[in-house]
Parts: sequence; C-alpha cells; structure tokens
Amino acid sequence: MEWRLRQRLRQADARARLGWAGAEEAEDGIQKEEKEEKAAAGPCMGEEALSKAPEEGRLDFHPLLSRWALWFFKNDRSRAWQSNLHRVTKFNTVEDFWAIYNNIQLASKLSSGCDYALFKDGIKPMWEDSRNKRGGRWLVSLTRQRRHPELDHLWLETLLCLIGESFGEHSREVCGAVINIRAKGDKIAVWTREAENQEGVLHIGRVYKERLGLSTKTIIGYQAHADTATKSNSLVKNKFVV
Ligand code: MGP
Repeated sequence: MEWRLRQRLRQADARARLGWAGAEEAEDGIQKEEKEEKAAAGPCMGEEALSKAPEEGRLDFHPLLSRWALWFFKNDRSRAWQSNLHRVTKFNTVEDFWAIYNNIQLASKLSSGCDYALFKDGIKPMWEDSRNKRGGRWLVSLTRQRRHPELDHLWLETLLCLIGESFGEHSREVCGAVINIRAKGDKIAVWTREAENQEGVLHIGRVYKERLGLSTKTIIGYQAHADTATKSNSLVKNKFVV
C-alpha cells in the first residue's frame, strides 16, 4: 500500500510542480521508478493486490464518507478547454488527503490560468457532467490583494468542508469545489448538483460562508451553471445570495 501512495504522490507532485507541459517527461521517470519498486516488492505485490489495498490493511487510517478526486487545469489556449483538465489522484482517507495536500503546490503558487478542483469520485469538474448540469456554484471572488495568505487558507477550509461533509444531510448535494487562479482576481467555488433545491443550496451557502469566516457584510452569490455557460459577459445573475 505504501508503494501505491508513494506512486500517487509522486504523480501529483510532479504534475503540480512541473505543470502539465513537463508532466509527461516526469511520468516516464516515475514509471521507471515504479517498475523498480514493484520488482523490489516481490511477487505478492501484483496489480490485483494493489488495487484492493485501500480497503485492506489500512485499519489505522481514517476513512472519509466519500472518495474524492483531485483535478488540475493548466490553461493552454492551443487546446480545447477539456483537454487541459487532468485528474491527478483519488483518495478516501484523512491521511491520504494530508499526504496529497502537503505534497502539491499551494494554490497561491500556481501560475495564472491554473485551477485545482476537488470532486466526488465519478463527477467531472465540468458543467456537462450529468451530476453538474442542473446545478450551480457558490462563488467567492477574491481581489488580488487577498491572494496571500487568505487564498490558501480559504481553499484549505473549502477542502475541509467538502471532505468533512460539513453540510449535514445536504452534503449529498455537493459535487465538488474549484479554485481558479486568475490575474484579474482568484475565485473559489463550491459546486452543488441542483440549482432548484433552494433549501439545500441556501443551507450549504450559509454554512460555507460561516466556515470561511466571511463577515456578515460580505455577500456571496449562487449562480446556476446553465447561466454561467451561456453568459454573454462576465456578469452572471445570482440565483441566491447569503
Ligand atoms: P473559467 O475558467 O471558469 O473562468 O471559464 P475564467 O477563466 O475566470 O473566465 P470567465 O469567463 O469566468 O471570466 C473560462 C472559460 O473556460 C469559459 O468561458 C469556458 O469557455 C471554459 N469553461 C469553464 N468551465 C468551468 C467549463 C466547463 O465546465 N465546460 C466547458 N465546456 N467549458 C468550460
């Protein structure tokens, strides 16, 4: 199991540190190291055994209620938006979350145009996914001055809200969260699955705002993906505010 975690961490680390342009070369090196480690691990560490490892032999690890996938987006204008989006790794324990978080770049260190996204396993961080397409997002827009150190703190708190399923029974409405690093101002958003679920959306928004420690004067808005995807300018109407 340790081998598998190290493998994932190396991939996440290489991808986040080098950016996706250099990640393929980095992965050649990673694959070579993996082969050597597998050989050293002996015949009982076959692929089948490894694929079962997270559920077996990790009784000391603390399971999360959901399995999560971390995604990375690096803007390459010569490619379609979806081609720039890559899944880095998946995890379903507290320990694996921290191991990954501590080994990837802080969001504030990413270059402009990059995103991280954390989504429930099986949901892609895009409007088109069947679990997102009727949904929307609670959007926290940050001014550039807040990039450091508030940005990393707010993103970590967002991640903890997700993996800790902090929204009670409405946590099942949560699909994931995205951080956009942008020169014009960074954004953090929690995506939920059903924009018409007023009770669930408002509950999530209230708890989220409180967890981020935003003052009552700060207003955050919820926007339906359908409106964001069809907007003609950067102003998208808020369906709800808290
Ligand atoms: P963005 O990355 O969410 O925000 O969307 P940014 O860069 O701050 O730009 P702005 O438009 O919000 O000011 C940038 C662009 O990426 C969108 O206009 C779409 O072209 C594309 N895009 C973003 N998302 C989240 C999606 C998506 O889910 N699906 C598709 N097909 N394109 C998307």
